[in-house]
Amino acid sequence: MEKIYENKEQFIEQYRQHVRALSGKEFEDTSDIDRFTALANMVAGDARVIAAKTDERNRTEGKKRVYYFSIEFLIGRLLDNYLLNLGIRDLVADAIADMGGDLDEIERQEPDPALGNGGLGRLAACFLDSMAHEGIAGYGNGMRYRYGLFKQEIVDGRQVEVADEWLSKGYPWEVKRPDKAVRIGFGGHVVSRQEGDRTFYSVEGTDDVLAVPYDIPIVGYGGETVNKLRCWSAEPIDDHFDLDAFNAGDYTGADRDRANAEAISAILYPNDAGEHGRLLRLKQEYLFVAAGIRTLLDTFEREHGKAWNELPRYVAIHTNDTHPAMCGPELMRILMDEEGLTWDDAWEIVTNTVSYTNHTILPEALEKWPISTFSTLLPRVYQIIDEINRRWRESFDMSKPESAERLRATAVLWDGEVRMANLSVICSHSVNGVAKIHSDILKASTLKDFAAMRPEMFNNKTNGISHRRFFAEANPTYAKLVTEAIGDGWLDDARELEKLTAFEGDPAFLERVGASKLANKQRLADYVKRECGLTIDPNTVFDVQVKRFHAYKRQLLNIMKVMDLYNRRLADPNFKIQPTTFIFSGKAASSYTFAKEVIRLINGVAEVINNDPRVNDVIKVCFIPNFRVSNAQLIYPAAEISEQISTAGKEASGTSNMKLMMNGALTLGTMDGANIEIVDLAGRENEAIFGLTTPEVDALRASGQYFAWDVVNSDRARLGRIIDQLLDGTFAGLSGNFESIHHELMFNNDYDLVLKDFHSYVDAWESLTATYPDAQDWNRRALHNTAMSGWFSSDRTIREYRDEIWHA
Ligand code: GL7
Repeated sequence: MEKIYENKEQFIEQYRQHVRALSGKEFEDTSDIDRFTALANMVAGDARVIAAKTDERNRTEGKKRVYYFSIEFLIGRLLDNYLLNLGIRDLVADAIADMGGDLDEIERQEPDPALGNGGLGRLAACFLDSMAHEGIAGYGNGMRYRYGLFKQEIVDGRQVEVADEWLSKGYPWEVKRPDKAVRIGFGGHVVSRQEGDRTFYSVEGTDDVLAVPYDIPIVGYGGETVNKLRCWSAEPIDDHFDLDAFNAGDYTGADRDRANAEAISAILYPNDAGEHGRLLRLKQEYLFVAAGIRTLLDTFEREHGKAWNELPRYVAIHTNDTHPAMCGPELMRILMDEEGLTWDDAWEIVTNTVSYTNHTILPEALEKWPISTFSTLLPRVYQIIDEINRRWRESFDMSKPESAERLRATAVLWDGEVRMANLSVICSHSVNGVAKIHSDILKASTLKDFAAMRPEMFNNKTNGISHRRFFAEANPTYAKLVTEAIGDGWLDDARELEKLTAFEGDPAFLERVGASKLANKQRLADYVKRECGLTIDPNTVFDVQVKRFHAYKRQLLNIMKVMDLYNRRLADPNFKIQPTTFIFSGKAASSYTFAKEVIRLINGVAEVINNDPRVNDVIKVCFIPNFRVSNAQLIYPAAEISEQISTAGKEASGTSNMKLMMNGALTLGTMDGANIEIVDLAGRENEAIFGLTTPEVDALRASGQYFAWDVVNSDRARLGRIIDQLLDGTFAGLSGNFESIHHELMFNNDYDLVLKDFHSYVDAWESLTATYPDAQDWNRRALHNTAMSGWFSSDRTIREYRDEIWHA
């Protein structure tokens, strides 16, 4: 790797200059935020120099460009990652220490942009990192929300949402490109014009806004490739600032156009796999799609002229879930209305260019829009969708018996709604799920009619994670140990981690694995002390469940286990519990009442247990507020048990399971999502698997023979007790009882089968923790998990997308 700085001295000289230029002060007189801004500016500048070279190379080599359309990119802090990827992390840390500064402290000043909800958005960010590492000309296309996902505070045990002002101190990584702005039209009406035997369409009377891009450099490991993430912001077309209104004292009215336009990119919708049924959301979806398509076509035209039939050869458009589903129709619109192609020619190009990933089978997350809303906001795009739907219907041979049902299941327009998943499939040449079981479920049920008609387009791409961010960067003590043992080739090729298996029989090495874990637990304990004032003991087991709150993820099952352990210990002081700290973190969608109640329950239980001297030497419960990429990087390395306990069949993949495995946590989980691949790779004996499997869940539901009351009545002593405690005030101290949770379990008949899996879960936890005292064997299993986790690097995932979908 070519070094950007010859040596420390050279770095120091340039850094000092940057600090001076930005703050007008000497380094010694600056605050950490000034130091951060200057350093990030400098690194961003270096990155842009490489980006220009990358661009040049892509052009001369005629590389295919991959555009990854995603309404979320949860990128996390970039500075440390970029120093690592540029191979200058140690040099910079040393140099800054010589200057009397502290790189860690400087890095902590960086905002952690919350431009995503959870797994889906973080996956998109890991993919950018891996595309750059693999030397793919890969570009992120997304939204620049002024307010990212809300900041979570906990008040009286409850989640309170506060606006996330991530831009308030400036964001040195981005560059605004007003010259690349794109005009986006909403509303209006379609008009037609005849030219010979062809009819051309356009839209008149639209209400326009300007989509303005902000570019963030994406630095690949090795420093060879720097790609770009382009995020769109909405602005008014001209400054329609009304001076008369202002002078008359109507300050708000004076700026109305700006406010209306900017509203489109003001907030990220806070639903993770759920409803988004708002007009503004549809505007967001069209804005970043239309602006992104315009941009990629301009780039194509610069390089290849108007040879549109070559588009699939030089461009891949990947749609991350259905939020960018309008990519197909919008591309059709431009090719036909603006470039004069026929429907058939345009359709051939579109379907060979676009591909689609499905990320969930939850019915409430399968996006649908009322036709009336859609056609009013985007009349021409709607007209094209209507035609796509008409041609699709026409392709059915209605004399075949299965046709009626297939048509019902696959139509784009149905029951007054636009079905975005069906639109995505029909416009694509490839559809993939995100873990083996998920892709199988798509074929067998969610999209089974498409799979029957076009089996060849379905494939699986099991998710991955950036092992550089979530291992090398997050876990420096362990990473150092690993590098000492097997060299640093694993940073480039994560499969090299497998070489660690050679150390599974080495007691001295295993002891160092344990020591590194302890240091990480101490680091997290310090963070928890600072953030929540709670003391947790690094010598206890750290049992971790960190992810969005959702009923199917069953944080409720986890906290019920804690309640059970508490009850049994109080009933019998000799009941043995391996001392454990139960760590939870995650946000609930603002409107998701049940999930928020589970957060309140966890905090209610924590309040009681942490203050009860009869148990708090063996159990502590810790809810870490405001889960985000930056504190996730502290939590994963400290974990010993990875709780992955979703109802089987519901978690498409999960990615925290991979991050935790890589950091040496043992999985306590159901056979769901990528847990299945974890078991395949590391062996069932090195994880703790429990609970119903997907076929068992399906069979139980289909039988109609599941009765929550029977389950509880068959175990009054333990389950019955817990159910009663939801109502009897035991945990109500902070803010009351938990009627709605009780209701969900007992009167909604426990849809997520929490009660059903309860015993097998608690038993699995007890068996697993009983093995904890044999530290050497525990560390061996931890090391084995790390060693086998390399397959989960998103580098591997991206190579599969490249070879099997994008052909880039
Ligand atoms: C998700 C899935 O729920 C999650 O299991 C998966 O790992 C992730 C990335 O593929 O996508 N689907 C979804 O809609 N959200 C997810 O996180 C929000």
